[in-house]
Amino acid sequence: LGPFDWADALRLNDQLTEDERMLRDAAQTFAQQQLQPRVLEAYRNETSAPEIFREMGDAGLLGVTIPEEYGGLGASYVTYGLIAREVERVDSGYRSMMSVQSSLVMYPIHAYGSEEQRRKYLPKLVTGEFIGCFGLTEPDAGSDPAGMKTTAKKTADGYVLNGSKMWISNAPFADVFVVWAKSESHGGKIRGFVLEKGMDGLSAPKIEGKLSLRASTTGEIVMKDVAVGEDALLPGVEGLKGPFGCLNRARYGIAWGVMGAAEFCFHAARQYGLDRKQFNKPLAQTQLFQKKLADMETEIALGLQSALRVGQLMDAGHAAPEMISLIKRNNCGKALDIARHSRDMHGGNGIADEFHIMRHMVNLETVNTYEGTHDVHALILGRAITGLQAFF
Ligand code: TGC
Ligand code: FAD
Repeated sequence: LGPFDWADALRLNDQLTEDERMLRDAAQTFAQQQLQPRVLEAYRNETSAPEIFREMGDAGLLGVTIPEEYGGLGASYVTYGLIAREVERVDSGYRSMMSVQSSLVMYPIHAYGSEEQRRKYLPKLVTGEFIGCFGLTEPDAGSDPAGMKTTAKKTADGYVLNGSKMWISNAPFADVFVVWAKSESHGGKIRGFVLEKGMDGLSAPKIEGKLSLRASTTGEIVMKDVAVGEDALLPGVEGLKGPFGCLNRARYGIAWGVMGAAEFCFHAARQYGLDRKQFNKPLAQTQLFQKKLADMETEIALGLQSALRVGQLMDAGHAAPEMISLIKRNNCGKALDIARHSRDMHGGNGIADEFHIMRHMVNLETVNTYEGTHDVHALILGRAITGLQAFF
């Protein structure tokens, strides 16, 4: 039998290719050197610096799975997950910025867009010169996006869009808006459109007062008679499978990302327990403390291993959406538990932002909700297990 490394319990590192390790290390250096130093102030002030997209682009973190001919790296989904883990080790909001840009904006343009749309948008989204957002959720259609009210009406030379989207990451400073609407000329089916900042009737007011994900900017998208040409329509998909195809990628990345946040909280709790003495001994020498650390280590090791497995299946073209629901749901729920325990194990210091734990904890409340809530993913799995849908 070999040695045991508490920080890599099931030897994830050994299961990665050399390229995956190299890109993971580069993402870690970027995240620790360029994101970690600014997150405290960004969170306190509820500001997100749009220039982070350029920096992420320079570091090669945007659109890593997009083929090289459009500026991407043509890298594996395992690599994408490893990058999400490193960025979310710093903050879920920064990972959100990255995963919306990569999975929810670049992916649909690449998968469903025309060649002209790909050439127009992808290279600039990869560098971060363009910032993208993804508008699916509406004030009255969250878990049930089929209930959306946004419409696209055919005109002589294109479409006119009306409606509003709610809780849209990156929207207030986005240049490119991938928006989903019911298209009357397509029998009321949901279609994707690419809108651009500055179009008449398009606005994206910021949502203020978030107590979670404060380092990521969230807004509405308001569309009042926004006229677009035929070239704004994503020609390659219709129906809900369009946005869900994007969500599969983003949810997968989240399953890795939240493990990064959980690892941060686990490592911090371990170190705190070793350093802090009460009753004349380190907290880490008490049975209750060790049990909590053992639980954290177990869930992180299993969560990472399952994310790696699904990533490898994605790269081989064999992953099912239900597998992604399983790991998104499980890893978010477990990461949230770990952050809550770590907060408790830090005592009073656990509520101070300098310790970074409570920030992760409240961020994970959002991550557990967006991209399909914990319960919605249970219902997706329940439907697959029983063959009976329990949504309505
Ligand atoms: P349902 O009847 O199940 O399906 C409708 C059509 O879609 C297809 N489909 C999928 N295709 C690909 N991948 C998937 N995962 C798919 N799931 C479903 C399905 O085959 C069908 O196709 P077709 O051709 O037969 O029409 O649809 P439903 O209306 O019953 O859906 C129910 C439910 C709950 C599963 C679904 O609506 C759901 O997942 N709700 C959650 C909504 C959600 O995740 N919203 C996310 C918004 S974006 C976001 O949160 C970004 S945050 C990003 C950040 O900041 O990081
Ligand atoms: P609801 O759907 O109203 O759900 C409320 C509660 O009811 C939940 O607990 C849910 O699990 C439960 N529930 C719902 N249906 C059922 C059912 N059938 N059975 C049992 N329980 C049920 N959306 C985008 O399109 N783009 C973005 O970029 C984006 N970014 C976001 C950023 C942030 C910070 C946040 C908070 C959200 C973001 N979202 C985005 C929206 C997000 O995807 C939705 O909030 C999420 O899908 C849940 O929808 P809802 O908020 O309307 O909640």
